[in-house]
Amino acid sequence: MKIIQRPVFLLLGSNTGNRSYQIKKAIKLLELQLGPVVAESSLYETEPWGVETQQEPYLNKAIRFDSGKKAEELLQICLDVEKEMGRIRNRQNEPRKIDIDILMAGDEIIDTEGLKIPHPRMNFRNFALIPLMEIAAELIHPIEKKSIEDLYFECGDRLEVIRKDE
Ligand code: PH2
Ligand code: MG
Ligand code: MG
Repeated sequence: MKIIQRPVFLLLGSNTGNRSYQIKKAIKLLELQLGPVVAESSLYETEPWGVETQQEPYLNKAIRFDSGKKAEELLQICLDVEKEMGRIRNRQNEPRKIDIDILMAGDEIIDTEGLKIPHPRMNFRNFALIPLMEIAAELIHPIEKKSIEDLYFECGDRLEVIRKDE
């Protein structure tokens, strides 16, 4: 059975190589599978979150697709695009050419070994909340029952997130 179309919010991140090119390329590749992007945030330069060693800053961008694909299919599409762009996974939170994370998919709540939606750490991360807020401030988080804007105001993260003019 096909799911009715619902908004799907993804977060793109890159902190090695030509970061802005890689973000653009990922969007193009995702569009081949998911149709045109419905909304996209600005690009943000963000301090690395949760890393002990010195790392380059990230570029992050939130995008919205409207899609009827199942969450597992969406995850596979994200992983395929990461792979096509040459991402090799070794350690957690290591520098990466491209990372594509599902933040939310309508009001779906999924909690399996390989897939958790909403993204379990988005509430603690300004690098996710600020771009998402730009395109969906009033979106309600289905577990917290709060808007993205409210989650941002409650978030204790103080790492820098700077909007880049495009
Ligand atoms: N992604 C991580 C870990 N830390 N920090 C920033 N600023 N941006 C990210 O996309 C990011 C991170 C794990 O995926
Ligand atoms: Mg990530
Ligand atoms: Mg990821």
